[in-house]
Amino acid sequence: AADKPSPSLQLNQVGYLPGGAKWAALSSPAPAQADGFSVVDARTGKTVFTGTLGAAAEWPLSKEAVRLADFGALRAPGSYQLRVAGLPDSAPFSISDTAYEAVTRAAVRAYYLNRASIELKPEHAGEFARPAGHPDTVVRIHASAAGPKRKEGDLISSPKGWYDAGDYNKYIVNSGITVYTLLAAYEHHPAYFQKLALNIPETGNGLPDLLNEVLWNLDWMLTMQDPDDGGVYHKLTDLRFDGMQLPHHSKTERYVVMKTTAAALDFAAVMAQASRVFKAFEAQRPGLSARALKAAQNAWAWAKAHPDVRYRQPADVRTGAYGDEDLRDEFVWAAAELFVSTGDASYLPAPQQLPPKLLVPSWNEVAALGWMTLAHHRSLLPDAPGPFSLAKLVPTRITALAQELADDWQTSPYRTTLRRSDFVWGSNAVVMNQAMMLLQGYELTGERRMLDAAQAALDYVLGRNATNISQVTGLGSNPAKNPHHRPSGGYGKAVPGFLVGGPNPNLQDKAQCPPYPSTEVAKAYLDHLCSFASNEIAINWNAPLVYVSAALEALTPP
Ligand code: 9MR
Repeated sequence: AADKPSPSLQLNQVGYLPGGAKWAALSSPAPAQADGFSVVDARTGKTVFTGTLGAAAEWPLSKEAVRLADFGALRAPGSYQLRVAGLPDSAPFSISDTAYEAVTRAAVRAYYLNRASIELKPEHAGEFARPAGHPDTVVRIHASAAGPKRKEGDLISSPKGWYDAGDYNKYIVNSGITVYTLLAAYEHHPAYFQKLALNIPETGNGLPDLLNEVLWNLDWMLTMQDPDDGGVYHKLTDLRFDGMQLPHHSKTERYVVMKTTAAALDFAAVMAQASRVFKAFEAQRPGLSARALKAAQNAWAWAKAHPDVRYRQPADVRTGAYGDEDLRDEFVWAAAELFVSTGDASYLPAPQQLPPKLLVPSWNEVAALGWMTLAHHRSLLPDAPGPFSLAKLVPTRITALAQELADDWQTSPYRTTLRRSDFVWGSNAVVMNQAMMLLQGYELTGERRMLDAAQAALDYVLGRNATNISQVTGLGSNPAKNPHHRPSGGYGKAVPGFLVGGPNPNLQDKAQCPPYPSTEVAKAYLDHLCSFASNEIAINWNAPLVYVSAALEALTPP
């Protein structure tokens, strides 16, 4: 069916920072009389800013002509609406130096609301209170995970952790990038998170709440290591996906499946990082730092002895695979974390072994996570002479990636870093991870356009996108309302604070779902419970949202 485009004002529906870039987009067809735009005070109706819309340009990914509105010069805090003659005013948005606090808070609380093995009490969860689901104290060793000591059918206890996504399973590979990104947000911006209280059960115990929340999953991850050999189970799972119901209704048997090299290395990376971060909190979690380091070293040793065990889904298991065929980047990441946490340079890969180009991170492409860590601890890098000096390579390659992304943003008619090939399952996480890398580049170079391009990415998920829908549940004037998320299905309303997957023209769910309203690349999004390919939520997608929303607030000059 042909799209019937109607003009819409696309903007960050939550708001902007006083010193940050501020862009909105008007999609075609623009009303004939429109050439200018204004920003009006939402309370008094007074015009506080006027500007001219940019020339119309077609964005090939939406097949729409767009005109951009730049109101970056408006810096005064307040509540505003955007006005274009011939269109309804936008809903109110804010300009405030804490514009994204609500985003960060909701996005971290979403993890709390996705916890396994714990009752969510009304005083913390409000209308999303529910009984505990999946105690996971009785978990079977699947045939694929059996070894000489732990045999098929033996029982282990593996409680806590977050549900991965819309499903109720727990996957080490995806926990890896997720926990890393949340701990990195803390490690890079501790002052910001020290004052962010989240009203979760642990609030007030002396640990920053972001770390309290991370511990729920870290404690689970520790149970996934086989104490006999240091290997790490790939996932803890049902044999097939559960129904759309609240978690306490699920009573299916749970299994740990396979030990893989990717699981061992992702686990090693995160545990090495955690040993560093939790060193300062010995009083709150005695022994955790040392235990995490030992766990990391044991997992690393297992991976060195089993360098090529890729995930192969057993015939009786139907849940997510997180299968990765290329494990070189996992080795680089774990090595970087172990090096920084121990100071032992023998972990470091020879620079000649590194791939020539740094890629935006995702669950199966994790080298850049290690490079972020090395960049933040670059004073530790041995400054060997020559072109392969890591001390030089790390900032150079991060900067090159950030420059490439900033170039894409500058030349895109929509002012987005997203290219056609980025519109995959979880495209919203792609744009958030791009923003995270842009922020690394900004910190290394101070190049303002890197900060502005990262801002554009946050704007994108909060509403300045071709769907005109805020891609974070519960945030903005027109948010996604029907995420593919079993708890949301069970409650009959969206659990707030979750970044949905986003536009994905591959439509892997089209057989199960009603037609998408559009199949154009940047509009191939269906706000329907059934849409696992465009509207699921996932822990690894929320993590860079937390990172970017906090870091933009911490880094943007006033
Ligand atoms: O995020 C994953 C995406 O990159 C893959 O293309 C997709 C299909 O394999 O799987 C996604 O991960 C899902 C996981 O396998 C199971 N839990 C839900 C995850 C989000 O859809």
